[in-house]
Amino acid sequence: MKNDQIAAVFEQLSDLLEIQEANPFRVRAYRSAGRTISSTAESFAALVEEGADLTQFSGIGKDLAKQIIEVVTTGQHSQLTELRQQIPAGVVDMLRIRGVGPKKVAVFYNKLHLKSLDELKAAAQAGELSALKGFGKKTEQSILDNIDLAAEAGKRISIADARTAAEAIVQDLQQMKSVTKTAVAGSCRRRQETCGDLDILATSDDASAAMDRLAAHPLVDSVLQRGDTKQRVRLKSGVEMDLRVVADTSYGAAMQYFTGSKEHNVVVRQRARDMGLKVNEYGVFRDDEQIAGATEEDVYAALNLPWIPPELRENRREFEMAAADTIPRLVELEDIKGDLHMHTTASDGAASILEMAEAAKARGLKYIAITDHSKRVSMANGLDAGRLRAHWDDIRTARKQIDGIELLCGIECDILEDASMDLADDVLAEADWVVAVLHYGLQQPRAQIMKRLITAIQHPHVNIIGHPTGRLVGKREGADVNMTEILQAAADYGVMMEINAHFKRLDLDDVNAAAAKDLGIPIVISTDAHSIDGFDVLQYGVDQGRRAGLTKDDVANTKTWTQFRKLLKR
Ligand code: DGT
Ligand code: CA
Ligand code: CA
Repeated sequence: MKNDQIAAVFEQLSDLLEIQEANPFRVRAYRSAGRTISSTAESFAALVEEGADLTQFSGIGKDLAKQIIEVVTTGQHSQLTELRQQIPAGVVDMLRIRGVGPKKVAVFYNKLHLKSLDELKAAAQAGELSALKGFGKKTEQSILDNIDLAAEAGKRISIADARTAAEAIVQDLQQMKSVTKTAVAGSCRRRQETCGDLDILATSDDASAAMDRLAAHPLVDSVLQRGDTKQRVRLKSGVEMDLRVVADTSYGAAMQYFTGSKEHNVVVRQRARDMGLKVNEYGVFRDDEQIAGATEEDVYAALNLPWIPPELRENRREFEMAAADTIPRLVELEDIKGDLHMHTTASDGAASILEMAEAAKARGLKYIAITDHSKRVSMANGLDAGRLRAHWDDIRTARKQIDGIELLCGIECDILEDASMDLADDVLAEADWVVAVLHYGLQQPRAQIMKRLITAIQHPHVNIIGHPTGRLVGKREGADVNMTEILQAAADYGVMMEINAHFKRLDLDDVNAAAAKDLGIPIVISTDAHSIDGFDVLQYGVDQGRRAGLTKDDVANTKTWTQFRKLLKR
């Protein structure tokens, strides 16, 4: 278990207790434990395994230490499980609304007895929220503005949660003697940024045994449906999963069919019909004779198509590319040689410069940029010119303490609401690497947002625009931008564009990243790591790049350090 996962347990616990209006000291104790755990560089799972004394950490007493041990060893927290049963799931959903925390939810639940997003929406529309003590029209309107997005997101899970669950279950099924192949299909295999449900496939001559095994898996809560070859279960996290068990001879056809997307498959089926063939989940058929089906390659080949990577199967350009024989060789995680966006304890990160550098090096990276926040982000302890210069001195010192990896003196500099940069030009001129970003005023009208981004792109010392729209997947729409104009300006001024790899951002998204590629803009896939575990998200950024059709050549941080350093000069 990672620290972030352990911390999430205590954060949820404090949220639910706060909704129950429990003793504020207890709420605070759990919240601070969560913060301590997520901001500690050492692994709590490892500490528990070693039998280390957890009370050495601030805010962690004997009782909390016991609970951490419970979480690490059982993957569960008994009190949290109990609370989840007491508080309706629809109440917990309210926490997903932007600007709504446990204190407000407590009022909605305890005073107005609202139990779901639908009920909350109706109450807001009826003006019942603004009639409450301590609530105004503004809060009510903001809830109405954001509640639909929260409701939509609730039905889908992040690609990170999807992959973690689906891959764990696939690995478990793979242990079975009677199972020959297992794989993840559906949107999760296509690496879509969110998944509605999970789809997995197995080949076996004993479907019933595979279904029993899935039903007994620790992640599974209950079986919703069971047939001869298909089972649908609900996981404890609430997400549902389809398992299909097929014969070896149909494996490729079933993978093709259940990977989707529906839109891609419509074209595949039509193509088959045009050739006098039929495709379904069992194979490709001419009359009643199966002519392909064991592998996906065979299925596509039977339709005179090259194998199409799952990430491209959205009926966007893949058939056009297949016809022109230009299906790209997509970028891979192993191609990435540098990470150009990360934080340290100098702003809101959990690890030191050297700890981040060591961790990056251990993952095979050859160069990194340390890009702490600029002063506008005071919540994250952003740096002013004086602190930044001292921090850069520390980076230069760290360079001498580690071999085999290059450290760039960088900054994540805010583009202020008035379109000026948060740090003076002479300071930015001293940086090796400037990531310009929007954090505040994302709701400004399009004209002002555009002015801010274009001004930053034209700035002589800006290298890249970080998380360009500021969107949060399923939580917050990005700023209102004309992306075509932004990308054109970036191309004109030689500014790079980031794919922020964090699964909550994935910004640029796949469509915009494809547009950036078309303009020849170098794209950098960066983690925005705030701890040494933060590098884990790199794969999600690479997957987003793959969905955009990016090859190794399109991604600047696949270059060797010698090649990449030439791109630093504008
Ligand atoms: P999701 O779950 O909303 O994130 O998206 P998908 O793509 O995983 O969709 P899902 O789970 O409904 O189905 C998985 C794949 O199975 C889908 O991409 C295509 C295939 N599929 C599902 N239902 C149908 C159907 O009624 N007709 C056809 N042709 N294909 C289907
Ligand atoms: Ca699905
Ligand atoms: Ca499904």
